[in-house]
Amino acid sequence: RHKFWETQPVGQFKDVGDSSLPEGPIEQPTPLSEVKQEPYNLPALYEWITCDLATDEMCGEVYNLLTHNYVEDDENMFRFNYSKEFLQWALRPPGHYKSWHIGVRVKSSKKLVAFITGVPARVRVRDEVVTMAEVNFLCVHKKLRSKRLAPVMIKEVTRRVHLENIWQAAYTAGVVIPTPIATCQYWHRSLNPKKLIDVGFSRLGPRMTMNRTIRLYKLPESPVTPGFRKMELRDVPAVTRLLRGYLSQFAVATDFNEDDVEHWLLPKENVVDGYVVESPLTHEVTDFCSFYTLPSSILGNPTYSTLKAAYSYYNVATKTPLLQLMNDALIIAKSKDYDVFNALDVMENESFLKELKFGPGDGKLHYYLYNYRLRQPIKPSELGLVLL
Ligand code: YNC
Ligand code: MG
Repeated sequence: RHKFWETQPVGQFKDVGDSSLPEGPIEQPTPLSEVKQEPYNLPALYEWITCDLATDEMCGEVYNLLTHNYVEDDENMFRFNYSKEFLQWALRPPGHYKSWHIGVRVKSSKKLVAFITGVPARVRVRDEVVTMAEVNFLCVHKKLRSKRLAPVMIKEVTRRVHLENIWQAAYTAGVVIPTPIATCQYWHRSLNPKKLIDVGFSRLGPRMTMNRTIRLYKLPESPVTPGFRKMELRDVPAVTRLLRGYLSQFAVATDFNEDDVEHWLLPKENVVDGYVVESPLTHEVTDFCSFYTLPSSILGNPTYSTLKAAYSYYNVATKTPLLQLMNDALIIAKSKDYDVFNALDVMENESFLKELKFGPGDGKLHYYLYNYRLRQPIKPSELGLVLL
């Protein structure tokens, strides 16, 4: 049934729950000299390129491919529209490898028709911190679908990850392949209900009028928590301590150091937002919340072309109730003109979703590990990992 995935070192469906198999790496590393030194073969009309995302030109080509060919919802009403600034942030973290930003072009026209990326990350699985590749942005041009190009893209990124002596990966997808370590759900909190209804993102509830709906989702003008402010560079050590302490409770979680926190959580306009609560009395940083910005193109609507969405990222509450902290995040997002605030049911998010008027989305997000077996899938609430 999965001609490609059945050949890969991933948990296979037939092995789920088999407690005679150990947890951990499925295959052992091989000496680097035994890693294939040449790229995999592509159909003759195409060639591999390594994308230099530091250049505006290359970044623009990738942006155009993804804008027209990347992930859509099941009804093909919306398509992710990652910005160029976001792509540079997502793909150039500390220690990134340029060789893991892989494109495929048509030889004759030089047109970019496929893409896949990895970035290095430390992911803790139970007690073990494993250096992995986080693989993302797999995209094949709509006109080249179902030609088995995706397996070649995946094998090539795997080869280039192996060349850096890294043997595991983490990734998420909307499709089910062998074998999810967790299956999560997106929840959506309307900030601009009128627009969301107009574009078909949401529907007017039964016995609801537009005015009642607008009132239902109304939020205060500004955050309510005393000491709530934008995160600054000087907060990096405190935020790192908070995050490390918080994430230690989850079965699978990111292992952040200060350099990672500076890159991934320090606010970057229209890319990532981070806020702290600094105690007005002690000036101690006690809480932290963050979201990233990922608009979607609205396909075929005469009035609106983009949906401005915020996605909950990492949040840590030690003094402020998590519910209040996230309500403040909603208030900030609303004040910055986002239309919707999305969150997965990972970490402790279930504790605030219903109360803060998030509604469940359709479609699931599956989490995967490459070459690392878990005996059983874990619950979303055991995941402390958010991929972009
Ligand atoms: C997917 N999303 O099952 P089997 S998520 C992984 N992730 O293989 P073809 C996928 N595998 O089942 P198409 C996948 N989607 O026969 C499909 N597959 O074993 C598998 N969409 O290939 C599929 N982006 O080329 C099947 O399919 C085989 O032309 C079929 O191309 C697929 O970034 C795709 O949703 C997704 O652009 C490129 O549909 C195309 O349809 C497309 O005939 C819109 O492929 C955009 C989209 C996916 C977003 C993402 C995470 C990707 C993870 C990839 C796996 C990484 C493994 C770790 C590598 C490093 C290892 C180390 C160390
Ligand atoms: Mg294909």
